[in-house]
Amino acid sequence: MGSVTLRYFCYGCLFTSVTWSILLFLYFHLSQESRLSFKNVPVQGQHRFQPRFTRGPAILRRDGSQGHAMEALKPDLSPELGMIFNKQDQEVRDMGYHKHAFNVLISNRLGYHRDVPDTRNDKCRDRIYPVALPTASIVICFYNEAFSALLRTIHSVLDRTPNYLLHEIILVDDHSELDDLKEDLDSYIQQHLQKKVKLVRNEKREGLIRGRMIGASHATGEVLVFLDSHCEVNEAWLQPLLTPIKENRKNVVCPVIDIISADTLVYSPSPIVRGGFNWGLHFKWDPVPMSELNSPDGAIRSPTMAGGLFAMDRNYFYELGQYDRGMDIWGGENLEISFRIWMCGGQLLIVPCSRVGHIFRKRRPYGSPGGQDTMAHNSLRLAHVWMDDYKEQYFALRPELRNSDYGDISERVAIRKRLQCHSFKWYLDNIYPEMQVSSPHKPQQPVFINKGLKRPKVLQRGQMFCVFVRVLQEWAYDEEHELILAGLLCLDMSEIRSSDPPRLMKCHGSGGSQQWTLGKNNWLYQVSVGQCLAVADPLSIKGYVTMAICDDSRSQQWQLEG
Ligand code: LR7
Ligand code: MN
Repeated sequence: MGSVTLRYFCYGCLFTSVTWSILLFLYFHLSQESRLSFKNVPVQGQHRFQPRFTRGPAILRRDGSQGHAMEALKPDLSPELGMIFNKQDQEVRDMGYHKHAFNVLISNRLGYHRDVPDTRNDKCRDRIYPVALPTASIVICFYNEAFSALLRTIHSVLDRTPNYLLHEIILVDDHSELDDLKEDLDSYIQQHLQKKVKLVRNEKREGLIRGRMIGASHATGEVLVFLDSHCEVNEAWLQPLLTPIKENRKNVVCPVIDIISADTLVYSPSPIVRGGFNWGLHFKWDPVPMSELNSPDGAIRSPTMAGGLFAMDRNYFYELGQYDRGMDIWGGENLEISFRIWMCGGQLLIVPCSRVGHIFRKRRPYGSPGGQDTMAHNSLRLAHVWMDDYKEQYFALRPELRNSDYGDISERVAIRKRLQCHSFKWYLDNIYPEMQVSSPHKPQQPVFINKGLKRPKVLQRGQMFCVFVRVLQEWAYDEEHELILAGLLCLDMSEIRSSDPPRLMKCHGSGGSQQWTLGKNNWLYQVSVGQCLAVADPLSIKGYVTMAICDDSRSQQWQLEG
């Protein structure tokens, strides 16, 4: 990790702001954890789980009994949803976290249908889409998915897609190893889903990249729509994706990916951001430049896509070379297809009127069969095929990969030639001019100073007159714009409760809530909440940090020094 040192300076106080902030973060973090654990909830006699929702249409539960869909009318779900009433609940939750890295207890209790808050801008509701749109085949590839999450994905599509546009849903089971998932799914499909849902099973684990290609090969609709297996589509999600494709078959279109909390399953709106990447070839979210905000149809051109959720003309998918079948399991294919779309004559768009929620997990609950780092393998392939000399930027960060084997890429190179694609320099100049190209190995040892804390202070009591107190915590600011403490905890903003102060969380490496851009005005700008890191009370000795609307105050100015 090409990390630099981040030091926080405070003058005239014995405890630094950061020390306090850490205590505060831990306090908030821990108190949130305990709020989520529900361990101390008294169980009264026959206390049954009773959601606070109005009851929705009748549904069939997994065990065959009748139930009611719960309508989450407010974005806040009842805290009772997470309560643990007996050992079995505890087990469902603990095993769920272990196997799926999200709260399966709540997921199961939500059932297979629920309403989600309509997160679209008001204007979207009045928008009229052409009635004649291409039909869609939805491809959902899954490996060891939690049954209730998969079923909610499928039913959200069936419930919120006009029937005449929904050609089919193709499920690809990527050789899942959970037996009950297999049996339950077979019988559920047979009993309830036969008409529009097809299930394909891979004989061996292929990974999501070849898995999607297998799904696509069974599809017969005009447009392919890929979704992860733990999504919930929102109102009128499909029409805004299909419309730009009808206008131009070379438009590849993504929805805004709303956030479903892994801990609470609360569905909340994502800010409108677009896709970028860093030289470590990790995807990240970037703010949308002003120039992209005034297109008449609201579409935003995006340099890259997150990967899991997009719509593309089926024939164009093939024309453009599908995916690289030499890529394994997970990672990198999203940048590869993004570069390919732009460099070879297509466009990648995000349409804010289409919203799809995705469960954002804090870790990936599976590995690759042989334990390989498939992200590195896949990134190497894409770097060698698409990045020309700019692959050096990647190798500068990952020198150990310079001589690694990446298999045969001749087919992919041939595609690039056949399609007469632009150079990577063209892509950077025209599509992603924000990307900084640095000369490799530039030594950097900066230090952050907050200007608001610079003036020396005299403590009120005691004889401790202002002395410089330096030190304290070594924060790393890495190439992915994470602020890292002690090598493993990242400064993180809650995506659900953006009014909470930042906290310490395990680094997840996917930008968003953990991405702090040091930019204009010396702000440490937090991309997912659109606010700046500030010292809460620069005059207090408990100078902890907080988030604030970016302004000119000195308490928001951070300087790299050193
Ligand atoms: O071996 C596998 N076989 C599979 O079928 C591994 C995974 N899968 C399935 C899996 O069950 C899931 O439905 O593939 C899908 C994606 O896997 P996730 O959910 O573990 O991936 P992710 O959401 O962590 O990662 C993002 O980046 C990936 C890079 O390869 C894919 O492009 C994912 O689709 C993508 N997800 C999104 O874009 C959703 C938004 C996340 C962000 C930012
Ligand atoms: Mn996912």
